[in-house]
Amino acid sequence: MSLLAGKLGIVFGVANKRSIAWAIAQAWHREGAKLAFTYQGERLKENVEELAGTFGADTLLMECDVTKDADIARVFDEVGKKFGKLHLLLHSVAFAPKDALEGEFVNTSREAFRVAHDVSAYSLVALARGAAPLMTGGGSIVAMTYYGSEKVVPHYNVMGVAKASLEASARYLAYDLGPKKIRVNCISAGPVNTLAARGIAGFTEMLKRYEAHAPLKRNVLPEELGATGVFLAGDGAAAITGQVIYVDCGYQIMGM
Ligand code: NAD
Ligand code: 0WE
Repeated sequence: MSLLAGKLGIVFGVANKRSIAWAIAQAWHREGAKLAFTYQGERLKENVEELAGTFGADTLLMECDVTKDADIARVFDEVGKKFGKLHLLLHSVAFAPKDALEGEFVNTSREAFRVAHDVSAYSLVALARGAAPLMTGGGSIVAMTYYGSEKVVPHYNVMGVAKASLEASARYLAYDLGPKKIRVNCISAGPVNTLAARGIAGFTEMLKRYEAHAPLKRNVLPEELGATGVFLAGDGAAAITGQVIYVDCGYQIMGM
């Protein structure tokens, strides 16, 4: 079943094999999509090279710091030259300064607030604007989000506020790009043990809490995020745009 045969896509946010972006990229690839990858900086180049290389030695790979307009322009320029068009874009990028995720939200500095929103929310707008001219046959843009956008999750702090902005941005982008048949949706994942999650104090307890309280009594698997990524990218979701889909074993429906 090649649900994405002939589709051309670009993936932002692979850091290593545990990255949610890698799980979704693998699922998109398995369904027949041809993918380009970006990495944040020199530090991650080797990792991403090795992973992307498993899809063929000619896989397009580019550096892109999403806070740099010049990087974004160069990436879509290259994609235009190599692919000519684009159907899929995955945004799986987030960052807030570490200290902003440790103390109280009330102490968030102006600079930490700015950085979190620049990297984690504005980047979706910039990437969508770069991709849209190449999505001439319509497209699907998917962004990763988390429940801390709608309810208070202690210590998620400014990231929760940035995710609220990301989700709202997805709705406004869905409105603007809808006439071009470009859909924009978010996947709200339950906790997954990735680089971005490690080092978060109490993350193991959070996994246990989801296991105990989610209706499905377990945590989400990376390949399940991949499957939802395939759904949102494909014709099964042709009439779905501007949505936040919870892939969290049902945790979000609980009131207690
Ligand atoms: P990860 O560390 O593997 O991925 C985060 C990515 O963001 C990395 O590849 C990093 O290079 C990239 N990044 C950060 N700053 C960047 C910048 N300035 N320019 C370009 N790239 C930059 O961790 P992950 O858990 O796979 O996170 C991916 C997405 O999933 C994030 O949006 C995160 O908020 C979201 N998410 C994660 C979880 C979880 O529990 N792990 C749950 C829900 C949502
Ligand atoms: O979106 C995230 C984490 C994103 C993230 C992670 C880091 C760690 C390293 C953003 N910025 C940074 N900055 C760093 O310096 N998640 C959904 C995972 C996550 O992070 C939490 C969580 C969950 C869940 C932080 C506190 C509480 C819960």
